[in-house]
Amino acid sequence: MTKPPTAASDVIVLLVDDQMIVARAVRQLLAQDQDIALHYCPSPQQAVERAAALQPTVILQDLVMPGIDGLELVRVYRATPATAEIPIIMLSTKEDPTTKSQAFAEGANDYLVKLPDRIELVARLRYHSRAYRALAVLRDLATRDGLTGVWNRKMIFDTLREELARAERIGNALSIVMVDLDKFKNINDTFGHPAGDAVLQEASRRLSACIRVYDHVGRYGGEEFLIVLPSCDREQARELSERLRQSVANVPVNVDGKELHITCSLGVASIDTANLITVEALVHAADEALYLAKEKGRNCVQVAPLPVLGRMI
Ligand code: GH3
Ligand code: MG
Ligand code: MG
Repeated sequence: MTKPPTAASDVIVLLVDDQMIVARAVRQLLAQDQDIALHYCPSPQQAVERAAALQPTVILQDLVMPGIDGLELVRVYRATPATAEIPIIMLSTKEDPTTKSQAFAEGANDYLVKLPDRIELVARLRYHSRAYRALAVLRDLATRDGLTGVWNRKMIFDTLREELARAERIGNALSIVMVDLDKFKNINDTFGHPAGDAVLQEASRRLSACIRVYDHVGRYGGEEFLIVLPSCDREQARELSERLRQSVANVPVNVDGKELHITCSLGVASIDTANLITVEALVHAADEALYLAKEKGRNCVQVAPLPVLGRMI
């Protein structure tokens, strides 16, 4: 029942409906539209998993299915991070306003009565997909650094604020690492600004490659990165920082056939459990440790002392 996506398909639809006959009818309705790829999931039990893996740009969701209520599924899509924002169009034989308002209240974006007119169905699928894609582009622009693709300064700070609050709430450790490329001005002065840009991109790739999936890297300033490490204590952060240092320094960066040797200095600051420290104080402590690393000759890691009663000592 799956119409394979083509390069031109910017509308990726996941139809969830237990009735094969509906899938066949929808497929017929969409047969001429080359920009629409239709995927079909007959099993409501597998719908959320399927949507999370496929990442459709719109879900066409049946309302009445055996075993699971369509509204219950909408609730699960919304509560699952991988599907939380995918537009959902309910597809139903029911036309009563109560059911419709329940669907919207659960987080559905639209409601169509089976079987909809072809023009209306296509228009709505395209409309929701475009809005969803546009939102993703805007979100990237608002949260990612344009040059390196890692989080921008605001996003990494917001993330740190959330992670620090969570660490304190559950009594977990948390560490941050401030990374600053050494003598980076020389790279620009000697090889030019575009070469400097390429080095920044490669350095951020290397830093990102060293960390775990639930860690976060952001560009804090020009040639400075901030890394947030949830559930990572001081010693683990020290070890990781040493690996980060090596991954930047061990292999020269190739820019236009030239091998550029780069190094970085790293400052680590951590909390163990319930230190009740502000984001600003923690970042300041990492900054001080970084400053010390620069003073000690660069290309090294320095670790701040643990805070006591909310103060770094
Ligand atoms: P230190 O070891 O003390 O950190 O020396 P440094 O030269 O790295 O530090 P400094 O702060 O003197 O210089 C940082 C340089 O980074 C200056 C600035 O032009 C450059 N820079 C900042 N942002 C960018 C960028 O986006 N692209 C490029 N190519 N260079 C940048
Ligand atoms: Mg520097
Ligand atoms: Mg700097």
